[in-house]
Amino acid sequence: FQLVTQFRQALETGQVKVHYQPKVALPSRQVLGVEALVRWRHPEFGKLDPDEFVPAVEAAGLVDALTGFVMDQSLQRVRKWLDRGLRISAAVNLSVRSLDDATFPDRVAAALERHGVPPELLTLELTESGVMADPQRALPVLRALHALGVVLAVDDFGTGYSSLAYLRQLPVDEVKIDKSFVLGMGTDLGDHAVVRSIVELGHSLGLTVVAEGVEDDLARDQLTAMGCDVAQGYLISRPLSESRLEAWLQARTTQA
Ligand code: G
Ligand code: G
Ligand code: NA
Repeated sequence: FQLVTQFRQALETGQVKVHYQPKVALPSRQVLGVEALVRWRHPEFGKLDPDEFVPAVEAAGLVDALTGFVMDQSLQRVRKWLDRGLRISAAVNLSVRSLDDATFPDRVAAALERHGVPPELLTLELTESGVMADPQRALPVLRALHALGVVLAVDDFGTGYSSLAYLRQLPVDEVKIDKSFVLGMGTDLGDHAVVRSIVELGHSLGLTVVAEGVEDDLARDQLTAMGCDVAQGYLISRPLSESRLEAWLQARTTQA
């Protein structure tokens, strides 16, 4: 598959870039972190979204190169912020394939060390469907990652068939409510109820609860009333290039 043979080269030539979407605390709106989202500007095909190439990269066994690249870029940013006195974490999306790789936690540890970043400023996001497909198989790597002190998040929560009670058996710190429920929350009582119950159960299990897809004030206010901890979405900011993120942070921290 041609796209894949081009991918390594794309990493080296700067066609692949990381964009960052801010995550803020509720209700304070303090910036807690950013989610790293990969982008590929392909010379012929133009801008490719991750959904268009990540599956092919995974299938070709090249996901390590992708994750390593995104983690390095993200940790470099976190280190720069630390040097300016800002504690902002980075969240990197993992492929479920990394959970089959017993050497993956060592590579995460090495990356943290190389960049001089404390583990609690790195979040690793796994999709609910990915982890729950075979939780027993994922468990050893999840435990090793957790032992490093990085934050483990279950992404797209609510779309799969797992229960939060089952999640309790995994070393997970954070749940991200899938944006479909958050987007529907203002008009659909069912979505509203799903979001509220994830917040309540998540808290009773000691998890940080993050809502993604926060697009308007109503959603933010409803989430705040429910006690949701963190918000991410277009209301706060779209995913931004490195330079636009720096400008966004600058504006935030100077306006106070
Ligand atoms: O902005 P958005 O189109 O970027 O992201 C679409 C999906 O692609 C997200 O749900 C996310 O899980 C996935 N994704 C984004 N960046 C990465 C990455 O670096 N690695 C992996 N495995 N998936 C990613
Ligand atoms: O990894 P994850 O599935 O969380 O990917 C985030 C995806 O959601 C990215 O494609 C990102 O561009 C998109 N996204 C981020 N914020 C919003 C939002 O407020 N509304 C919508 N519709 N999509 C969003
Ligand atoms: Na994610």
